Amino acid sequence: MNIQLRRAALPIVLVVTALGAAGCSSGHSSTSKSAVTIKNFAFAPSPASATAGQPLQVRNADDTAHTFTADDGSFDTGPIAGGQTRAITPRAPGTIHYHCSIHTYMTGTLSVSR
Ligand SMILES: [Cu+2]
Repeated sequence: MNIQLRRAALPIVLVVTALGAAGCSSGHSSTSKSAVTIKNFAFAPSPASATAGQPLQVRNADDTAHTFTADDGSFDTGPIAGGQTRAITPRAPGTIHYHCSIHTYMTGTLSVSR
């Protein structure tokens, strides 16, 4: 099954996500790289990056529930309610394709480094 996603809409989502994060007052930025935001029924950024063995925060900025589910089953947040954040920890380096199990047209790629 071909799950490749046409990416024409993603740059707009990325800009919106960056602007929305500007209000954070935390002094720590070390975890900002390992995060995915779900907004407007899309994952951003894609490809996202993570480190094997390190938690990856997945924030759902929509009003409806989504999941962050590896195609190979290696991780699955289960439903994340609107406005909520869950974390998954990728175990092995590599490229992992993922999707939302509620809206299966929502797909993305996670690049896991060592
Ligand atoms: Cu969804």
